[in-house]
Order: sequence, then C-alpha cells, then structure tokens
Amino acid sequence: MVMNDYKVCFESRQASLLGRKEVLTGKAKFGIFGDGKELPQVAMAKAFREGDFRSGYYRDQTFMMASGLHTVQEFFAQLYANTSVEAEPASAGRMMNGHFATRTLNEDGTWKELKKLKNSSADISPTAGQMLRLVGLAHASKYYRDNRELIGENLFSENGNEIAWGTIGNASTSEGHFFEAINAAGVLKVPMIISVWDDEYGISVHAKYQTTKQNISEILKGFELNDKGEGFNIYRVNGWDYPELVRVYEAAEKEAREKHIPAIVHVKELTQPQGHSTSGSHERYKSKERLQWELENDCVLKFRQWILSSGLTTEQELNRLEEDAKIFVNVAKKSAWENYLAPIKNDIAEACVMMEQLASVSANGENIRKLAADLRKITEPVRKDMMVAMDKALRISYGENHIYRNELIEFRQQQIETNKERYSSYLYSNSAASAIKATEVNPEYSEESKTVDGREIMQAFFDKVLEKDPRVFAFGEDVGKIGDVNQGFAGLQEKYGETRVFDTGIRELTIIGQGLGAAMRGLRPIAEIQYLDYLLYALQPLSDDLATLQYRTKGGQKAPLIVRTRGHRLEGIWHSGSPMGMILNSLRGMYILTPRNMTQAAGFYNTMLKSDEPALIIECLNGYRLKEKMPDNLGEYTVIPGKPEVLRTGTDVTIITYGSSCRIAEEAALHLAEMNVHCELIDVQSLLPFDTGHSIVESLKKTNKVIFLDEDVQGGASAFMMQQVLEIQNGYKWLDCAPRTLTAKDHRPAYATDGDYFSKSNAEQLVELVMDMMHEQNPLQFPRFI
Ligand SMILES: Cc1ncc(C[n+]2csc(CCOP(=O)(O)OP(=O)(O)O)c2C)c(N)n1
Ligand SMILES: [Mg+2]
Repeated sequence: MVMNDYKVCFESRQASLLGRKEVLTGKAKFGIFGDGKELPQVAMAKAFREGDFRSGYYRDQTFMMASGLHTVQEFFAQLYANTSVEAEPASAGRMMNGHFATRTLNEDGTWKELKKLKNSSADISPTAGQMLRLVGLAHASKYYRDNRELIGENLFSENGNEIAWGTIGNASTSEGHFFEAINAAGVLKVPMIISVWDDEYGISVHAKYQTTKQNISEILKGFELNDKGEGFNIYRVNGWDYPELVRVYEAAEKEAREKHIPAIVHVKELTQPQGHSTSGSHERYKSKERLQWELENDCVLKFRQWILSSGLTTEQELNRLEEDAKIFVNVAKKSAWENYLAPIKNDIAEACVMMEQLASVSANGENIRKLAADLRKITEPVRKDMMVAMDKALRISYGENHIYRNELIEFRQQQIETNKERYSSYLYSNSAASAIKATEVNPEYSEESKTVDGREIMQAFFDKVLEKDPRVFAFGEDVGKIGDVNQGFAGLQEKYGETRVFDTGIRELTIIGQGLGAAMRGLRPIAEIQYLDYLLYALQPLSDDLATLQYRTKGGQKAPLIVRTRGHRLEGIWHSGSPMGMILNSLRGMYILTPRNMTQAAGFYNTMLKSDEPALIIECLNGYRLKEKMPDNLGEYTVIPGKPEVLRTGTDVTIITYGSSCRIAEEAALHLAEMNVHCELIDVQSLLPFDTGHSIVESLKKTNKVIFLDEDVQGGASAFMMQQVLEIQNGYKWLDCAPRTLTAKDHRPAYATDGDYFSKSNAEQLVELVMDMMHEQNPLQFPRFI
C-alpha cells in the first residue's frame, strides 16, 4: 500500500516535470501542475469511496490518479488538448490541463449508477468557484438520508453515506465564495470535507496579503465543532507527513460519513517545485531561503526519506521503482502525443491530396502545390494550418471552374461540420430528455374552472409536483416557513416537511451551488433567487459553472437545476430590474424562460422538470395578484420553450415582447385598435431558446413593420430579439420601414411611481411609436399623431 502510494506520487511528479517540458518545447500551450501537492492527495484518496464526489481545482492530478480516475496518458492527452472523449474524457479538449471530471452520464445522456463509481464534478478555473457546488454535492447526501421515499431505489446514494470532497488553494480561501460555503455547510450539517492545499502563495502573492494571521485554520476557529455537534472538525497537518495525513483523513472521513459532520483539513508546508504554472518562474518572487526550504521539504522527497527510515524497503528497491515509473510516464506521454497527432495528420494528408489535384488543373498550380508541400512539412501541425492553406488555395484559384476546386470546397465544408461537433456541440442537451423535444400538452379548462390569483396557480402546481416526485425540493430565502415572499409554496413545508421545502440564509452564491451540486446527483432542486435584481450575486456560478457544464464536459455531466426568480415591473433601483441582456449574454447553455403569467410559468416548470436541462424561470413580479383561470390539468400540461405565442392578430404592426411587457403591449393594442391600427402581438415566451420554428417572420410578411419591446436597457434583450428575427429569420426582407425598439432608459428606474413611468417603456410610448411608424409608411392616411 505505502509503496503503491509512493509510486503514484512519483509518477505524478514525473508527469508534472515532463508536462512542463512539453510546454517549453511548444507541444502544449500552457501547463499547470500538481507538483508539490502529491502526498496529501494520496492520503485523501484512501478515504474516497464509491458514490463520493470531488469538487476541486487544478492541483489535484495525484488525487485523481490515486483514485483511478485519471491515467497518466489522459494527463498528457489533456495537456495536448486532444478533442476525443475517449482520449480526454474530462473535457475532450475543451478545458485547459488540470481541469478534471469523470463522466457521470452514459453516451445517450442518461445517468450512470453513480453510487457505484468514484466521481469528480467538472472543474472550473475561477478560484473558489468549486466551493459552491461542493455544498450541493454534500447536501444531496443529507437529502438522500432524510427523504425516506428515495431510499434504496436510486442510482446515486446508499443511505446518504457519500462524502463531498473539496480542495482549494490557500490563497483562494480569500474569496467570499469560500467563507459563504463554509458557513452554509455548517448550518446545513452536511458531509463535506474541505482540504486547503497551503503553499503560502497565490501565484506571486504571499499569505500575508491573503489571510488574516496568515493562517486559514486559525481564523476559522469559530467554526470548530462544539459539544452540541454544531460546526466543523478542523485538522491541521503538514503536507509532507505521510502517517499523520493518513490518520487525519481517516478520522475526518469517519465523522463525515457516519455522522455527517463536515471537516476542514488545513494541509500546511506544501511547495511548488516548478512554480505556479508554465507562465512564469517563482524565482522572481520567492526568496533564496524560501526556495531552499521548498527543496528540502518537498513532500515526495520527505515521503521517500520516511519510507527508508521506517525500513519499509531498500534504497535499491526505491531506485528501481523510480526508474520503472520514469519509463512508464515517458511511454504514456509518447502514446498520448501520437494519438493526438495521428488524426490531424490524416486530415492534413487528405487536404494535401485535394490541393494537389487542384494544382494539377489550376492556372496557379505552382503556388497551390507549394501550399500543399509547406503544409506537409509542418511537424506539429494543427487543423487551423490546414484550413488556412485550403482557404488560400481557394483564393488563388478564385474564378476557376474545375471539379477539383469544387471537391476542395466540399472537403473544407466537411471539415467545418466535423469541427462544429468537436468544438461547438453539447451547449445544450442532445438527449431524448432535452426540453425542446418535450411533448406539448395544452392547459384544459371546464365550466368548473375557477378564476384565482396567479399565485394560487403556482402554489397548486408546486403542490402537485412535490406530491408526484420525491426528487423535487424547493429552497431559498423565505421559501420554507412562509412559502416564499409571494406564497408560491404557502403551506407546502407543513405538508411535505423541511427536507422538501426549506429556508436558507441570505447567500445567493451557495443557493445556486446547493442546487447545482444536488442536481449533479440526480435530484431535482428548485433554487429560488428572491428577486431578479439579486441574480447578479448568483451570476458567477450560473455563468461559469452551470451554463457551461454540458459543454465543458462534452456531454459527460449534467445538472438539471431550475432557478426560480421573479422580476420586471415593480418600482425602484433594486426591485424592478430586467437585466435580460446581461442574462442572455452570460447564460448561454441554460434555458431562459420568461412566462407572461403564472399559467405559462407552471407549464414551463413542468416541461423543465421532465427534461434534463438547467433553466432560469423568471416570473412576473406584478402577476401574483392578477386573476387567471386555474387549469384543470395542472401538473400535466406543458409549455414548450422556443415556441412563441400570438396573443393578438393584426395586419399593421408586429409587436414582439415577453413577460410583463405583454400586458403593456396588450393595453397599447387596445388603444391602437380604437384608432383603427391593428397590431399583431407576439409573446416570444422564452428568450433561450428563441423561436426555434422561425414563426415570427411569418407575422412580418403580413405587417411589414416590427417593434421589439421590453424593459431592459437599450441594446439589451431587444437587440437580441432583433438580431434573431431580422438576421437569423431574414425578417429584414419584409420590412417597409425601419425596425424599432422600445426599451427602458439606460439608468435603473427611480423608486417614485412617476419615476417608474418615466424610466420604463409604457403603453403610451408604444402607441406613439406605432403611430409614428404608420405615419412613416402612409402619411396621408395616418397624419402625425403627436
Ligand atoms: C476568480 C479568479 N481570480 C483570479 C484567478 C487567477 N488565478 C489563478 S490561480 C490563482 C492563485 C491561486 O492560489 P492558491 O489558491 O493558493 O492555489 P495554488 O495555485 O497556490 O495551489 C489566481 C489568482 C482565477 N483563476 N480566478
Ligand atoms: Mg497557494
């Protein structure tokens, strides 16, 4: 066992050393390695079991190797950014090296039996970002333990015995994310073990600029376990001390697994033998004394000394093991490189043949032949070299009409398609459970259908969902006891218990993380952000983590989290926002759904809960008390994302909008009808995806005039909708006059009621704008309105 640990450490170190060389010789672009952190990671791996999850960062290669989740060959494949899932299963070349992930999904997007596997959630680069989903991965264990309905028959948990293992660098603990996650896990009492790899530096910045008292476990003392069982087990251990590391991880594991007591393991006195990354050298900022100290206290060296002094083996045996390990790593590196290069060279060989064929008939054959010859000469080519050469050949032969030129164009097109799959696939789910493939079921009404407040529809819907599906739970600020600030969950905590519907602290980052991690373990969380304006706090994990998850693992992982919030049309700088442009631009990879009322909202929740994709659903803040008819088939009917609805037909102007602005548009349309101007009003319903069937352009064919309306700033969601309709759907062809947008002002709306009127788009402005367009098109029939 000990010798195997040493072997893993040594191989991992060897991989780091060779990895750096690969960057310096230009075979890889960049490298960040786990050298100097090997020993605690083999100790941690000993306590890591099937069903457990890691949520860590770029130093963890040794842990991954020791857990059997990452081979040395895969290490090099990622360094070279091999785009094949088989060669580089973490991300298929989409993430830089040191970003680890296991594949939690089968090829068809369904879950593997994760309780039988050791799992790693997919890393992200933003420091401390991994702490948020860690809370959710740990919370899932608590949920599986507490929710008796799920026991036994799931793919994810054995009685909630799984631990979520976090790792973080000492300097990254300066982030608010870290402190928020620690506090949340302490409150939740979840099985989460955080290891801090402390090497005293964060790139060049020393601990004295990072951490009060330069000691993270010292300042976390207030979180230490008390006699009521609240808080964390806090351990401090030197990173070069093998027996102590093994003992600490065993102790932490036992308490976390059995009693769900979280732990912080502060691993001190670690080093960086090769500095932070390949981007610079640590000699620039570390003193001679520090560099000397690091040499002497290198954890692999100390491990070696300890093995020898304990008499576990002889120097000779160790030397032999090391020689074998060096050969092993070298061979793995070589075959990773050959695997990476072979398919590229094949494509290039084909391209060269095509170009040479063209050269044989072209007037500029000489130049084209030279292009092919130069391309063949590149010893370490990338596909871009081939694409650029082919484009040049096509430029040189421009205007010539040969079959070989057409064949080259066709080959180039095939390459573009293949590379789309390589580089642009899996932004959304490809599986059978993709939300856009959902079956449409319309709401049904009968004579008995009652007219109620919108909020009552939400409440009745959530009741149905909680009853039907034990994997669903809802949480957020004020969601538990009072059932959210607008009573969507009123009475449901009493009915379903605190496991299913519960309050959280005011901590938007970890609300998202909690949902994200739980969704990665087969649960169906509905995480609430109280108001759309506060989504800014939650944006980082949504954008960097949730929205990129399927993409960055090329379909290897998913987290079908539903984020619930409410926005638009209230008053004040922080209670009326509609920053849809910001959301649209940062959350590609998620569904952005903007239902105009609660009936549509419930339909969207239903669709998303049946799907395997993440969504942000924005309810209308001013819609909870508006009257709607309660559908009879609540919990059955669906609203399909990407399918606009025509709310009113007309022949004069098309108004395209969503959410609360639908009501503004309806009001304006009524006024305009009295002036004999007939608007066609379209609710796009979902911004992402946007009108997948290109139906909106059909309206433009009829009206030849279009307005994009919302209450975002200028150039926000209105610009997005305009681009989709005018460019993607070729809507510009059908316009008789300039397209318009009507948006809010660029400043946030003032609190005063009049401030709101004068800051946001409203029905009066819309009437004016429509009349302006009517006048522009036909001044005789429609004289200037104002
Ligand atoms: C949010 C964010 N800010 C800055 C960076 C750039 N960055 C990458 S690593 C790093 C230092 C991290 O130091 P530490 O947490 O101690 O980990 P170590 O590399 O020392 O193991 C910084 C500043 C980043 N990735 N993310
Ligand atoms: Mg550090």
